[in-house]
Amino acid sequence: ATPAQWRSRSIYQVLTDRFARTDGSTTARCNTGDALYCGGTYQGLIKKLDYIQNMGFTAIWISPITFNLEERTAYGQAYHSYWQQNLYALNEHFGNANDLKALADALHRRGMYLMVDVVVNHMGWPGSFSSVDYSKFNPFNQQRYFHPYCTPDYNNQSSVEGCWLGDNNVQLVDLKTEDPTVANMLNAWIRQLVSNYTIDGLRIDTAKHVSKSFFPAFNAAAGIFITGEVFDGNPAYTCDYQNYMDSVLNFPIYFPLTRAFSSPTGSISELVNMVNQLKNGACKDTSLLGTFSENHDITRFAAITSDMSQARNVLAFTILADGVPIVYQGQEQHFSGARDPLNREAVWLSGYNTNAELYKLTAALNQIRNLAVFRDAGYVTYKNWVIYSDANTIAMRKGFDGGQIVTVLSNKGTAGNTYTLQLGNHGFANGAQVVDVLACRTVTVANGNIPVLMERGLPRAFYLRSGLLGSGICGL
Ligand code: ABC
Ligand code: CA
Repeated sequence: ATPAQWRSRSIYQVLTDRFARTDGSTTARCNTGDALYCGGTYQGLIKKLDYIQNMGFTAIWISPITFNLEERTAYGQAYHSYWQQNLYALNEHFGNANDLKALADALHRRGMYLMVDVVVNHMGWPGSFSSVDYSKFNPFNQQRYFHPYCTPDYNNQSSVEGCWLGDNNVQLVDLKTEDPTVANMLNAWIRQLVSNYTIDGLRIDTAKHVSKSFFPAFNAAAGIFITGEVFDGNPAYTCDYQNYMDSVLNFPIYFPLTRAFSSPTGSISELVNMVNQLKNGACKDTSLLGTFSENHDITRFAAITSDMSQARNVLAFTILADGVPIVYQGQEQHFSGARDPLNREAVWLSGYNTNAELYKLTAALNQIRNLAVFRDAGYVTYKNWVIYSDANTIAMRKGFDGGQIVTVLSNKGTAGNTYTLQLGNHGFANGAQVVDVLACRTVTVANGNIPVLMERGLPRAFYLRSGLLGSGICGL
């Protein structure tokens, strides 16, 4: 699928080993601290697609699919699948080629997209840099395909690109992606992979460690939407990659976003500034950024604050601001794992609870976004506009007149006081009836304002009542 087709999608990030098992178990042990395979599979995932689709997601992103080192290392096993050794074989812990094709088919039958995580930066080796046996890698079976060993200096971009990640427990042996032979081999591989498994999009691992000039041809060879992992909060640094590939993950918003909502003293103005910087040109096209608030590398939001209202607000921003929303599995269950490997909890241990508060909220948020896109395709390219902010509140408008969603967020938490915020600049006419779809409460615009009931720090999302008719949202 193309970037234009991905714009209106909403992505659920699946860590394949930790989402669902073939046996459908909700009790199988999975001790995150052990960092061992827990038994998640493509067949298990196929059986649980309702759980994902009923939250309103229209795409999933799965772990890398290629064959990984099998050894047990000081960091455990390659259950995350980022330690690949053979590009032309699969990580069969997740299933075989038929299982993966069955997953792609099952998604496509539902009208959903498949995004696959791919690693072009390195191959994995379970030991020291001097012990690497290059003949174990396929197709890069000789040392000449790789950079000589060095450790990255994060203040020097050529070192960030050309040195090795990892350490002597697991080395991430660094491919010479700027070498035309290596680049051509990777381009041939991705062309075939995309076609074999009818993949719709790619997430590019460790993109900031790969020469930028590698990406345009790789993106073209893939022939589908790609989004790069440039793990860096600086918009100037990260957005530049959008000149070389379709999209990047929205790390610039991630940091101020989670800081803003993690306590009543979190800085709203820092978040407002970043929204404005990104849309005013720091990034080439904010509507294609992958916007997230959790992933498998970073501390889960609930490990920073256990407050449910703050979690609701961060999720509402993630889904209703600019970009393609990405929700990491378990966020909807308010999982609270801190850093890797503790943030990789098995979802089955939640019993796939569809009554969980954040599960229902995610569904409501995706539903209103999907409806807004359905009513007006221009919704996704309308740049989210901050219409009001104060020390604890940010209000945003996204969408053209009559099709806009007006989102009001607070960082006050569940202890937040009750008051009415008179909100202007929303674009609705006087007398218009608008519904806060997160509370299913209708209010009438008067004197140019939406009277926004603020209580317990809850988020609000307003849409024209007439636009909801026939949608089933809030029973309308
Ligand atoms: C293993 C163990 C861990 C152990 C670690 C040393 O080794 O499991 O317990 O702590 C895979 C596995 C990991 C595994 C690694 C290494 O391989 O999933 O479990 O860790 O063996 C991607 C993937 C990630 C994957 C890999 C490798 C890369 O999403 O899951 O890890 O294929 C860097 C990379 C980034 C990478 C990330 C984990 O590390 O750039 O691609 N993710 C700074 C740096 C970033 C750096 C980040 C985290 O720290 O600039 O480059 O990411 O280390 C902001 C700044 C940022 C800054 C942050 C912290 O602060 O703007 O620049 O990021 O303000
Ligand atoms: Ca590299």
